[in-house]
Amino acid sequence: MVYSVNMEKDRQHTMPRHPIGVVSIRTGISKDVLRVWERRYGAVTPARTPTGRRLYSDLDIERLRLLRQAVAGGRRISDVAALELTELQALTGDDRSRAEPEVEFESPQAEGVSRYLQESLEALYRLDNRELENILSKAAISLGSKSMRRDVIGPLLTIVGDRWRDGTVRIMHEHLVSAIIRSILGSATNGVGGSLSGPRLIVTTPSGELHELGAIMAASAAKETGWHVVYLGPNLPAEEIVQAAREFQARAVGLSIVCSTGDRHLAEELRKIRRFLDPNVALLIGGRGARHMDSLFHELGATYVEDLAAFQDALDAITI
Ligand code: B12
Repeated sequence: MVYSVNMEKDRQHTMPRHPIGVVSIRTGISKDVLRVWERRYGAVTPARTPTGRRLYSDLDIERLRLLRQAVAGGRRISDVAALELTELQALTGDDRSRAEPEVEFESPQAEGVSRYLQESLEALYRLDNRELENILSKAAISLGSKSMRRDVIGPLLTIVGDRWRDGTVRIMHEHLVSAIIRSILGSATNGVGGSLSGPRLIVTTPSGELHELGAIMAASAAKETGWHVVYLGPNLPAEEIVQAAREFQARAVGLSIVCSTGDRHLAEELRKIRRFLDPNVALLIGGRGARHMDSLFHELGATYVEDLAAFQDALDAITI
């Protein structure tokens, strides 16, 4: 009995089950850095779903945490990436015990991020919209817009959503944070930025999907890579998406799916879009609500993009 319980624990420990977003939050390593550590240094080798998404095990997460500690303790990733887990444990333990007390194991960037998150939540609970906007604007300036989206806005919305579910955040807080974030990311929704001569992209959310912040972030990321982007707002019926792509001569359509409660209607809408959309127009879909739709995307020839960096890579690949 004890033996089988241990075997089950081991199995769970090595089972690939965590997407890159979860790993990034649990380890404090950004998704971009995770990919580089994997590609260049073979730090971990995540499994892949049939559509190519990375999946990590508990063991991978443990290894990545230790690697992060080793790097924060002054070592180079190239020197430590190939070490065994036990060697890493010994090394980081040793580094910690010999470090001067003032040695900082948390990077200044990570520290800034957690401070912005904490302050944003405090302002939100006080319904202090001015302060919330101030904090997020400061974050954008000090971290850059990419890191602000990825490290502050994304996690802030996740925390708000989780707390709403467990009842410690109210709908009014959720509405307030959405309104402020929408206004901060506002330039993504108008004609500012991007390149008028760049390849053309339509961004929206399918009919029934009212969450629009993921689409706005995607539009803003695409502009930064030189695409000419038109953001059409949320909740757009399939026929309108197809027609807009035709009239705008889009090379790609980006859709955000955050909520997974209306799956059947959504699947019908996506099938309609693919059926009538020019086959040369790429269909790129992101958002947490789309994570479990691998087989539908496979059927439609749509690409699931797990985050904004992967989106920028996918857009680059279209123009090569
Ligand atoms: C704000 C919010 C709302 C606001 C949205 C306002 C607005 N203007 O957008 C309002 C109040 C309208 C709302 C309504 C509802 N909501 Co709501 N909401 C949220 C909240 C807090 C944030 C949503 C969000 O924008 N997240 C940020 C996104 C964009 O994160 P993400 O999906 O991980 O996306 C990342 C990447 O994937 C990428 N990305 C996203 N999209 C795309 C697209 C492309 C092309 C690319 C490349 C990348 C990309 O960018 C993000 C940043 O890294 C979430 C909590 C959460 N964890 O997300 C709940 C949440 C999504 N809501 C939820 C629910 C249940 C609802 C309601 C059903 C509540 C109700 N009973 O009425 C309705 C449904 C409305 C509908 N039909 O769509 C649930 C969904 C659960 C589920 N099973 O899917 C969540 C998860 C809350 C929870 N913890 O339970 N909501």
